[in-house]
Amino acid sequence: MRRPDPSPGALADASGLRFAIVYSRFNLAITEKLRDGASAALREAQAAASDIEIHDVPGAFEVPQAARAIAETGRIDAVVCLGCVIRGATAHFEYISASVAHGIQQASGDTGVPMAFGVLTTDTWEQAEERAVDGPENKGWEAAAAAIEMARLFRGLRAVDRQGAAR
Ligand code: INI
Repeated sequence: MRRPDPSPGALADASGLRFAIVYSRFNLAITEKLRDGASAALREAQAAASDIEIHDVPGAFEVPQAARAIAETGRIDAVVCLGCVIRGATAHFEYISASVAHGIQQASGDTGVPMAFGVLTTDTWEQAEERAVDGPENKGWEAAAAAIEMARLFRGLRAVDRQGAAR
């Protein structure tokens, strides 16, 4: 029988892993809740406070640039990328949303550091608020849960590589 999918916000053990949260100040009333949701999830998963660095950038467009620079320092296991782009509020919604999604994907692929996508792209402010509630329904929390899982996977893969090299 097929195993049920784990719920999106379910948390793996994050102890010993290092994370960065990058969030944009544009639509701050939403993004600060995403930031707090991500941070709460990492702490709940036993990441040490000293292993979580938090950076803010002007808008969603800048998130991938910062995430790449942070990943290139080599001190982080995964980056949680957060922002909020609202269709009704911007004429260039499609440009910003697409470039942020592609930018994060590209930065992650180029650096080899997992980056979780927690950038809201909604039609309305109300839809954004619904995704920034307290607890595991918060999209920042959800992105952090994905970042933990990917950080663990990548650490495991590196360990296997080292074992292979030693043989
Ligand atoms: N940035 C956002 O994060 N969300 C938005 O909805 C948004 N709108 O509406 O334009 C937005 N624009 C700013 C953009 O991300 C850059 O900061 C700006 O273009 C400077 O590079």
